[in-house]
Amino acid sequence: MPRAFLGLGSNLGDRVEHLKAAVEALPDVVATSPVYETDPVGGPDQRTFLNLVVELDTQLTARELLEVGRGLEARAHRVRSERWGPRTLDVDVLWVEGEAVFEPDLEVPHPRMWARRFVVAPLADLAPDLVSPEAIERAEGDVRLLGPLDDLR
Ligand code: GSY
Repeated sequence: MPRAFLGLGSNLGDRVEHLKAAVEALPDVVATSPVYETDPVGGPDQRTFLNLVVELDTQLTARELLEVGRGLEARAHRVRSERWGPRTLDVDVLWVEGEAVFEPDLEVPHPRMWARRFVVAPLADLAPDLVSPEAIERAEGDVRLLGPLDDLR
């Protein structure tokens, strides 16, 4: 079964609840990284994010995973007002085994994933075979490990 990784983030409303609801609703989840509190990368002055990465074993394509993610964002009442602005829930398709997509609304592997420590640090927890310690060093943005999602309120 192909492996896939999704990046989830929230910095608006009840951040923990938004992440919990999304992880519970996702199909084919085999592992969830710890949660990190992370400084916002880009955009206006805004609240810190909570970020994690989810691993799936799935037959869904990158495009189908994008649709699943958009459905979850809509369910969290995400409003797309300001680019890079605060959001209840963000679901990014990071990497799907055996797939490369380069389309206007979807690029997989995610084009900025290696530059963002809020992606690379939780990804390394799940997939040390894909992320070297040097890749975490090279990425940008401060991240603080909070712990397992189930332990947070
Ligand atoms: O691309 C995901 C949304 N996003 C985030 C995020 O999830 N975490 C942090 N720390 N900064 C971000 N900037 C954007 S846009």
